[in-house]
Amino acid sequence: MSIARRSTRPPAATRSARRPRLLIAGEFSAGKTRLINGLLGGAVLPSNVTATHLPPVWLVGGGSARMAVDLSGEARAIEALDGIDVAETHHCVLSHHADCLARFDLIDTPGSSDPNMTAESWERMLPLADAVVWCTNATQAWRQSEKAVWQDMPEALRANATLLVTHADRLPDRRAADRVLRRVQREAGPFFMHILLASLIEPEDLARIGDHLGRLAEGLDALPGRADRLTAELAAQPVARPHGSEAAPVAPPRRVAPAETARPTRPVRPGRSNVVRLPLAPSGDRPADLRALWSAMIEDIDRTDATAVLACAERLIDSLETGERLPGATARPEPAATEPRPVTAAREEE
Ligand SMILES: Nc1nc2c(ncn2[C@@H]2O[C@H](COP(=O)(O)OP(=O)(O)OP(=O)(O)O)[C@@H](O)[C@H]2O)c(=O)[nH]1
Ligand SMILES: [Mg+2]
Repeated sequence: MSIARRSTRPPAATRSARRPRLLIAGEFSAGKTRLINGLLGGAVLPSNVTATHLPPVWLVGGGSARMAVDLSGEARAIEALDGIDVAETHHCVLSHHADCLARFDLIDTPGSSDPNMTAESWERMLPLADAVVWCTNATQAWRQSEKAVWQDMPEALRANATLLVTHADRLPDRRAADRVLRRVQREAGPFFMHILLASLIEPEDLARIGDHLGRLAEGLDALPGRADRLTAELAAQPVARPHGSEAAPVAPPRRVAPAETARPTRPVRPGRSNVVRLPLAPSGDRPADLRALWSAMIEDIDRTDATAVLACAERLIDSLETGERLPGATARPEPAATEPRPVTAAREEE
């Protein structure tokens, strides 16, 4: 996105009475909380190897207040998230000074597949969301159970949905990463506008995800509903940098009006998801062979037919991975060079 284009748009906050709300969801241990902590730049929320038992947490820009809203809508200040009664708490609200929260709110949710949490405990936040980021672990990406959950997702929320394939660093090499992406694109592509592969332990990947979410939030033109009173109050509190661990201000319990629901208006475009594809590295002395092979492959293809050209590219990639000889090839392509860590690189979003 060019600077010129960006400067013609007013920031989201001035276009709407509230900030866009991005809901982070997925099965347990998929990396939802790690993603949020990465975007915030610190361990703001507890993130564990085992399932974390917390109610949904709504993060807004601002100072460093912490509130819990119970099932009847009563809000009270809390010192920490530890010890929160999950059964009695509808959600918590935390304010934090991270830059990204000036552009959008983030809502962390319990794992959809966590046997100790009801599905309702995360689904209750869906009506508040403007867009969903669904996290899935690359080592077992997009399981049937996830597909089943996603098929019940409100139609409106699919419009701007992002599938974030996490744990890219756990895949053995670039070929494995590319294979995962292709399968995910094939099986989940119709449900998502964007698909990203990332390692949430890599700052570069987190920065790219942050950029992506910033653009996504900026693209949500009309945000239905007004600001939620509690989150708006917290967001308005003075920012205390960098004392993120300050004790929360004590406030008497009070009832808060339920937040108005959000409903993105853009239509779903099945099969149009943008994929972050790993660049293949045809290294060494093979570019000339590859070019000849590519030329032979697309000789009879209508180059204005994007689907046909993409199918050709897929075949070429497959042949590089497997070493299979393709018709028209003068040389047998070697499998693509592998690298120690497969990470997102090229963004094909713009
Ligand atoms: N190596 C690696 N570890 C990750 C990645 N993403 C998350 N983790 C780790 O995986 C574990 C689970 O991550 P969480 O962020 O707590 O997962 P979650 O989806 O919030 O889990 P629940 O809240 O229990 O549903 C933690 O130990 C994270 O540090 C990743 O991309 N790479
Ligand atoms: Mg979590």
